[in-house]
Formats: sequence, C-alpha cells, structure tokens
Amino acid sequence: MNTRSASLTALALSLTAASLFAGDITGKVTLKGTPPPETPIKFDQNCGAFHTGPGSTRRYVVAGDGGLANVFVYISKGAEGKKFETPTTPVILDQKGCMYQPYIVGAMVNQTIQIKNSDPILHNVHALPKDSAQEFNFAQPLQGQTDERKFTSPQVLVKVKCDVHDWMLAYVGVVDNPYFAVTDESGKFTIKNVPPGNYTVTAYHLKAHALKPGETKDIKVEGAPVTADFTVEVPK
Ligand SMILES: [Cu+2]
Repeated sequence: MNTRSASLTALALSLTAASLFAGDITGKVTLKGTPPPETPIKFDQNCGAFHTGPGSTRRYVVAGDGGLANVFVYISKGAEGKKFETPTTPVILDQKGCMYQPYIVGAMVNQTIQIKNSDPILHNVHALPKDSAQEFNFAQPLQGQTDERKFTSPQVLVKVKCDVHDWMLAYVGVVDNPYFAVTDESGKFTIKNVPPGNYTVTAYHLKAHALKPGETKDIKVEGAPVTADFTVEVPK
C-alpha cells in the first residue's frame, strides 16, 4: 500500500469510527414555577389585518405538563478547538403576520441565515450583537424578499428586532459548533450525530436565564443516544 492510499484508509477508518460512535443527545426541558402572564400585542392597522385578535408575547411558552418551548440547547464545552464543517443548509428566519418565525433559532458561526419577508408590507431587520461590527440593519419592503446574513462570532443569544413594529423580536443562538437545538412546543429537543466525547450541554432560556448563564449538564457520547433533561425555574 502506498502512502497516499494508506493515509486515505486511515482517514476513512477514523471517519467511520467517529460516525460509528456518534450519538444523538435528546431531552426535555421542564419549567418549574408559574411564569408571569404574557403581554398582549396590539398590532397596528396593517399587521392587525393578518390576525383576528391581539397577538401575544412568547416569553414562556409552556405545555400542559410543564414542557418549555424556545429553549436554546447547545454544546458549551468539549467541542472547543475542534474543526467542524459549517452546515450548508441555511437557517430560516421568516417574518409572517408581523411576527418573527421562529422566535428562537440557532446558527453556527458563519452559517447562512436566510431572512425572509412573507408579509406584503415593509419590515426592517435589525440585529444587535454585542460586537457592534456585526450589527446589521436593512429594510425588506417586498413580499417574498430574502436576504442572507451571518454572524462571525458566538453569542447566546443575539437580539433581532424590527424597527417598524416594536413587538417584533427574535433571538439567534450563535455557537462555534453545529451541535445545537431549540426545544419544541412539548419542551423536547434533539441534537443529532454528536461525535464521541465528553461534553457540557447548556440549556438557555431567554427570560428564565436573564441573570444566569443557563442550566448545564455533563454528558458522555459514545455511540448510543444520550438523554439530557433539564429543569428551569421561573426566577423569583
Ligand atoms: Cu416589522
């Protein structure tokens, strides 16, 4: 075997080993305590036309059994220093009925974020990362308009707002690895295909963790699916 085919074989073997022992991290985030009531959103005339009644903030979206939606869950430790391919699938952030959809979304550093206007009215997309050099602010006057942006450094979470409609808010969890998820309406999440290793997983909720860095859990991935459940408390 020549050097080239030997190194290719070694590469293939290591890739196979990594994918053989990769595993999904799944779990559920449960809210403890009673959240404050949501604030009704009074749409203006243009946006009101898309709705039959007032809107609502989405600070605590909780299922009947306490499952908490919109929690950003990500690998916060154990992946640093490793190189990961940036996902080629773009993250979608839509504006529909004068609300951002989704409210919380994740993106890897440098991953394309496709920002879309599904409404036949003008919105303005204004991202406010801590690093002001990455701030962006542009108008989307046309229905179906799509613009692409990205963030070049991690931040959990980056605020995005519409300067025309002050209730329109979205938040992007930007991390430097592709292992993140957002809990669904039942509070569940899956982070797929995590390579073997020891990691800290962080669950971060915008309101519950306004004054702390989130809940963490140490886990080990070695092939089989790993469960990481979290309990988040409503701050006193
Ligand atoms: Cu708007």
